[in-house]
Amino acid sequence: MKKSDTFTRLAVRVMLILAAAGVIIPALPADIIKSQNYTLNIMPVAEDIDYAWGFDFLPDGQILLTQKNGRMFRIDTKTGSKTDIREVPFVAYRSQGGLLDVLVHPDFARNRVIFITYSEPVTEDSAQTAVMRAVLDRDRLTEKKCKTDGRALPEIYSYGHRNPQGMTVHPQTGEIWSAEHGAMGGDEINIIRAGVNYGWPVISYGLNYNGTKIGEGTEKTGIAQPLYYWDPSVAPSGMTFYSGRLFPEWKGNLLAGSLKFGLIIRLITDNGKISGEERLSLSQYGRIRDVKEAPDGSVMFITDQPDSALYRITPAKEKN
Ligand SMILES: [Ca+2]
Repeated sequence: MKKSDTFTRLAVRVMLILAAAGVIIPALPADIIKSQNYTLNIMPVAEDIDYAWGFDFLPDGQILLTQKNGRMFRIDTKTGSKTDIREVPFVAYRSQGGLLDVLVHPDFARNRVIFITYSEPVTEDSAQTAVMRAVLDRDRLTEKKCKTDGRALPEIYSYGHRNPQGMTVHPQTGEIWSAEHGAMGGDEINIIRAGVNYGWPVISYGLNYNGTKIGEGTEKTGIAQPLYYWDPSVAPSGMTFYSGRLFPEWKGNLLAGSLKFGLIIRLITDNGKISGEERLSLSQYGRIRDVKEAPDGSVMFITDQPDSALYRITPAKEKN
């Protein structure tokens, strides 16, 4: 056995003993990853999360984070400590369902309003997607008002979507950009407009999982083409437009998570079109569930697995 191995084993043992004794162990050093424009520092902010699904920032810089199993936390980003939010609605937690996204109202400092999406149980083995507006009062959800999908036809804004798992608002135009999962190939990004049919299951750039063609092919009159599509599929997740000061070269780009390959995909946008992409490989952390810009201009992401975590990306001091 090499001396360094002995040392590592000893260090790990000491850390385990300290952890058992409740001593706080300093965080591990940041990982370094190279990208086209920047060398990136990647640091865990909070760990021991069970299937994180969504997160958003409170005005004081703390984070609300959802776990798919129905728990929600307030996270102090300085210490990584997690506080349970109480009276979260009961969710149907199975397959892709559970507690989903969380959004902090732009005027939260005044009204303390948040929105959550989740799978609401209907019968023992069925559920429907619901949106809830609630007031966050001392780590407790109050004044809860719920809206289910309920097949309320006049409320349908657009249709022909297949399994969208990411959506964001363009900071300049106010357009809604969304990412959805195709089948085998054909994952799409669309700009969502009222009354438009986005094609599923009539047209798609993917194939059925048994290799057969979907619907009528890839295009049809009266049905929108995707703004952008991936073939093979990347399984896109949460996304956000970057507007911060820490990564000026990324300004205006759309950052999208990829569950399947553990990526953040940086999509270069140009006048409402996507002209190229860079794939930041983060697969050592796992499947990427959501990505957001923090108030300080760093980029934060969460992973999708039993031991998921919240991470922060900042530019490393050294220049590429
Ligand atoms: Ca489509």
